[in-house]
Amino acid sequence: MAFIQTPTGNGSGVLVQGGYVVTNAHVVWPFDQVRVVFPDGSEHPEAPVMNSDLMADLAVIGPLKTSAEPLTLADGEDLVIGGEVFLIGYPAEQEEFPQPAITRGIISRLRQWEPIEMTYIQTDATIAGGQSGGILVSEDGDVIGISGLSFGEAAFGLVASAADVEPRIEGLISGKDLSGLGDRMVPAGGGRTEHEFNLLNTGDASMYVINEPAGTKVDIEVESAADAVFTLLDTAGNLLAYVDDGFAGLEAGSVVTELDGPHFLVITQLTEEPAEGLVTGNRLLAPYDDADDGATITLGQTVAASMDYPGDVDTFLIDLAKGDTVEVDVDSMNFDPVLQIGAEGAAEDPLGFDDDSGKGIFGLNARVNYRAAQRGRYLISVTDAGSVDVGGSAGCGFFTHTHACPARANSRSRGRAAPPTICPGALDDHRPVRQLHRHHPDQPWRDGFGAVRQAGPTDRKQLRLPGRRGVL
Ligand SMILES: [Ca+2]
Ligand SMILES: [Ca+2]
Ligand SMILES: [Ca+2]
Ligand SMILES: [Ca+2]
Repeated sequence: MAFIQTPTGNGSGVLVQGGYVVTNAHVVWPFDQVRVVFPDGSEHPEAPVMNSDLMADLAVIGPLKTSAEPLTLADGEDLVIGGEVFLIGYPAEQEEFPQPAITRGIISRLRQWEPIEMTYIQTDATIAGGQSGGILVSEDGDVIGISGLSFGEAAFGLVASAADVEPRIEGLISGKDLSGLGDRMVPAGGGRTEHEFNLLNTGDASMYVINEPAGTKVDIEVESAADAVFTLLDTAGNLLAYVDDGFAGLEAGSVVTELDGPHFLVITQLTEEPAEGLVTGNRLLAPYDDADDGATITLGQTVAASMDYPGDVDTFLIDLAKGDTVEVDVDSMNFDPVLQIGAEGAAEDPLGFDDDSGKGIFGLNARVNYRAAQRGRYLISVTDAGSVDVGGSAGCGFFTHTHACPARANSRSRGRAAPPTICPGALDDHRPVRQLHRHHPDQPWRDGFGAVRQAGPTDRKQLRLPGRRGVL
């Protein structure tokens, strides 16, 4: 086992052959170096994060020169349901050289996440904050899983099966891009204090990273010919600033950072016409583009994307003919997706919106079934229902899939079919909304938008997804 510490939190890892430490991607995100401590007290203050798999939530650190004993991963998928297991990790430690803690439970069942054919061992052993990246051990002492996810109210944990983790670790060590998402590293420095930006329409955004430590005073001024709003969030999803004081003209805000950087500055336009603007800061602003936004998706296609920073909204375009009925699914093991579809070019409310109809392992997947009232280009937007102020789901992958439904599915609907409906055959029970607990180290769990209201003059409506985004 290893204790892993980043500038903003901590977690657990497991040492495998070759001097590599395996942990969850969200434990190390967004850093390229972390502190690793083994139980004998030996310490690697600047251990390199060599590769990540944002879909399976895995990361590999190293190689490290260490005398600590590597562990061997074993296939526990044939173990009997009800068998006893132990979860070992470092729960929410504040100490400099902590010792691992152990909890006990049983194997409740096996779950499968189909998109990447990953098996998860469901257990009632408690995964506490900081135990992400810890190990699940069988009665025989075999390491059968890497922990990561727990399901709040239902009080169960999902632990990635070591049998499926092992080949992915090998792939990561050999440098493979397993999630297919390319390099998603957040810029660790650089930038200028002033940038011109050009935003095309409602929802179009310009993003920058500010790499400053906790306790830094950050002043931001945004000058735009259109109505602009800017937000500043830290790695834990804390909303430090939400500034929308005026219509066109100057928006200015000043905050003191609470955590070490990076911080994410997002300038979003709220009006339809293209407009130029200027952002000025008293600190360096490093431009940060999101590779996901603006991709065109066709019927039957599946697109892999990632929540790249807290509050990220990913937008995809789809061309539909009049009467086309499309079902859009968003599937993730890593966060609670919400989905909306709207006509590109319309500043009005979305035509379809959903949070959890797509169900999935946590019951949190989003699904919208939409029949196009007219031929046109439509905008699909995906974000995290709990992205702001609840632990900052970021650096985590998801899939968006579209397919055509039989036209009769919505034969009764005319014009603007607002409420999402379900394709025939897909109708199932609808589960209540529940909170997916992704253990961002040491961050207390808070309820969605209540805390945001305290942080700024904002409400859920103001945090709406963009109505559209132009094609670049
Ligand atoms: Ca404004
Ligand atoms: Ca993204
Ligand atoms: Ca985005
Ligand atoms: Ca959801």
